[in-house]
Amino acid sequence: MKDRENFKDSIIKILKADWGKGLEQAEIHEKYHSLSKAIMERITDDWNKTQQEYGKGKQAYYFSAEFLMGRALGNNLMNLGIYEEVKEVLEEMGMDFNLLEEAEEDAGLGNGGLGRLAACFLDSCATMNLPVTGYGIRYRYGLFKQKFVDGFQVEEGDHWMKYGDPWSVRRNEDEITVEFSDGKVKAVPYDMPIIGYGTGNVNRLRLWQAEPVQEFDFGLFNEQRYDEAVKEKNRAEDISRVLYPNDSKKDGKILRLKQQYFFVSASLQDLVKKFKEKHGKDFEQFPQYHAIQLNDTHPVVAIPELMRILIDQEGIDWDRAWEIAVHTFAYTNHTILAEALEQWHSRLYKKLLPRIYQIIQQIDKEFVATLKEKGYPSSKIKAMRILSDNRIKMAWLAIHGSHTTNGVAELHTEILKHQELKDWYELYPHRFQNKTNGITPRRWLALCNPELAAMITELLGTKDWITDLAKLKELEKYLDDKAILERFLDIKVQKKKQLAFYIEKHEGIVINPESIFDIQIKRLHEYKRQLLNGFHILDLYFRIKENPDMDILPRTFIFGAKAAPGYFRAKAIIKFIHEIADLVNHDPDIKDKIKVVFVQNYRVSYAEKLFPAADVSEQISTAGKEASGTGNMKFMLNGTPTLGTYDGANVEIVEEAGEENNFIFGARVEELEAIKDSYDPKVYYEKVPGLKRVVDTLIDGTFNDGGTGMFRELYQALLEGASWHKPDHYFVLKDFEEYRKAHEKIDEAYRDRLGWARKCMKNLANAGKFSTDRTIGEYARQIWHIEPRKIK
Ligand code: HBZ
Repeated sequence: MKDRENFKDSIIKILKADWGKGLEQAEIHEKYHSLSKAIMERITDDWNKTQQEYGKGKQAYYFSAEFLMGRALGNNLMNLGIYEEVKEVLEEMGMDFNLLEEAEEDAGLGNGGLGRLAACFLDSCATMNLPVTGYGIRYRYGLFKQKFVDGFQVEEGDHWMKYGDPWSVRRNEDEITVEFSDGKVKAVPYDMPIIGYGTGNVNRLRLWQAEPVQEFDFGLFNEQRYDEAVKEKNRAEDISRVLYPNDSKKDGKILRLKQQYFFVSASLQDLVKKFKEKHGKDFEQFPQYHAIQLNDTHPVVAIPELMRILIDQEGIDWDRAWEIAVHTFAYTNHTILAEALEQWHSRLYKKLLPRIYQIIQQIDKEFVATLKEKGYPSSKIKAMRILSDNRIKMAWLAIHGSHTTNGVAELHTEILKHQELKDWYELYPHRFQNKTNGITPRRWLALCNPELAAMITELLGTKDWITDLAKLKELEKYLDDKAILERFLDIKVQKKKQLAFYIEKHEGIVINPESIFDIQIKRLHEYKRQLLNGFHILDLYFRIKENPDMDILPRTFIFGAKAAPGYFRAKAIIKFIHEIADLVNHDPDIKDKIKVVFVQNYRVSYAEKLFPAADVSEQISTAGKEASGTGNMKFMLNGTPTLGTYDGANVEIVEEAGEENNFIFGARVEELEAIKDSYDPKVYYEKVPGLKRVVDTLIDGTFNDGGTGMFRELYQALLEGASWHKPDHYFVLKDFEEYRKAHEKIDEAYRDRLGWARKCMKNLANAGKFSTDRTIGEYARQIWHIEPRKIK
């Protein structure tokens, strides 16, 4: 940075112009805002240049209802290569950079893995100079903020842009009108820069905000019908008001459908408009210039919407329009949970989007004809129809209307091909691909763990690993270097102390940095089995009570998780873990051998503090249920062994780092498949020592669920099942004993300090595969067919 003084001046100027204050009077968020704006000013030229350059050839578009961006400031400074310098400049100006960073609200425009994956993808695309734009929704309220009151989850609105949004630029000139049967709304784009690491390229995330076509109805106003005057405004703004907080259950609400069509229609209209400006009406060429990735089924209405635009507005015939659509779209599947597969009631589509519904009917009709021609039996045709039982099967529409369908980890893709989507794989074998997920090493190592990053850079003699993560493999040289292993352990302790300090401040709980930090952070869901973790902690507690001299290493069990507000059982599990924490943390007999902490409001910025401080990564989902997982990779990249099942990307993590450096347990997919009809959890409940004791705490008065009945309901779900599922359908009781054994192995392994550090380093050195740079390289070459275009 050659122009430090200029930079200071521009911060001061912005502070004056936007807030009317000098440095001395300014609030912390005003300083944060001015600094951010000053950065925006600096990147504007490169941003425009990049978009110019990308306009010359084929581009890819990532359509996603969610982008879980987290904070921008620190990441942008790092990617620009001015982190340290700006920190110095600010200190010269008497500002505490740490406080400024913490003043930024997370942009929490996503639920979990799917939304965060989209954010990591954008970072990799920009870093690799790939012409990719994100398209989504600018929710006014992101994922709810979580508090605990008496151990119960309480939700609050997340007004993340309350103090403004310095990282977005409103583009009035690109506004679009979206039509529903009940009226029109305006879609106004807000563009966020996606700053690549170590390149001048700046990519774009375009988020649409819904606004009324007519800001204010003066006729009504003059007649003093004030309510009606604002009604229209609210009706429009409702569409982008709030992110739906469900991460695994389809919602089926009309507003959700409006959101989907709103952002998809605006995005496609935007693309078609720009295409016509450049290429006229030669739509045959559309797929040569556009690859559109559909992030799950949420944006799949794009397929009939593109058909509508091409046929109704551009006069293309049906067959050619269909060809264009299939060659443009690709679809990513993120789940095999039946309750998550989106299906829309025909009546909702018919009512809200009648023309789109007609098009879907036609797609279905032609599809049925094709299958008949191929000699498919009617039972199979019924199972595969896009429209059946008055429902639109969005996943079927996605596969049929695109050229590629991908799963997100090897195991997941195999399950799709041979079980869940078997019929479809047989019909379209060449359309199926695997794209194992990844994470960006910029945010998830360089930014969140600068201490470890510095050591890696020193050992490798270069920072190249930040954009070429496979280089970490060279760290294997140091696996038996005692001094290096000691340094790794020192850094881990440092990160644990930092986390302990933060937890004390925010949760009011003191934890011991010398203890093993065993961490499970992810959305709360039965299949992720936080309950199994809770049962094990309780078992440990009872065993210490029985045998106070039991020789175990001190442990801190840390949880972070939001439950969907309507997910009763997930909320019960949160309360149950709080009850366990209460019991364990306050029992003097335990002498702090175990501590349990459930951190509040787990989110991207909290995650950045948790991953680097972990000793054990809990990845204990029921085999076959977690499509991939990406948190597992974030732990690995910070040198943390996995305690996990053979599920999702855990399989590939262990393949890379060695089973002997991780703790793998539990039933595998094939076993569960084989026993699923005969499984009786009562057998385990009766026979596994200690298991009955912990399960019974749900009903024997050990704990208090505040009279909600939620603990008894959990108990029944485990032992009796419910109307919609068999007893213990996530096999918690079945895997309990092996899980406990795996924990014992950890206790043993951890005692050998250097042996433990070696396992950590082995994981770190073999994390290269899990960079989104690798993932995105595969999407670019094998699905999108796009090339890097670096600006000069
Ligand atoms: O996508 C997750 C998978 O559970 C996880 O295994 C995978 O690693 C990750 C990225 O591929 N899925 C989600 O996070 N899904 C959602 O958040 C979701 C959001 C809205 C919905 C349904 C699911 O309507």
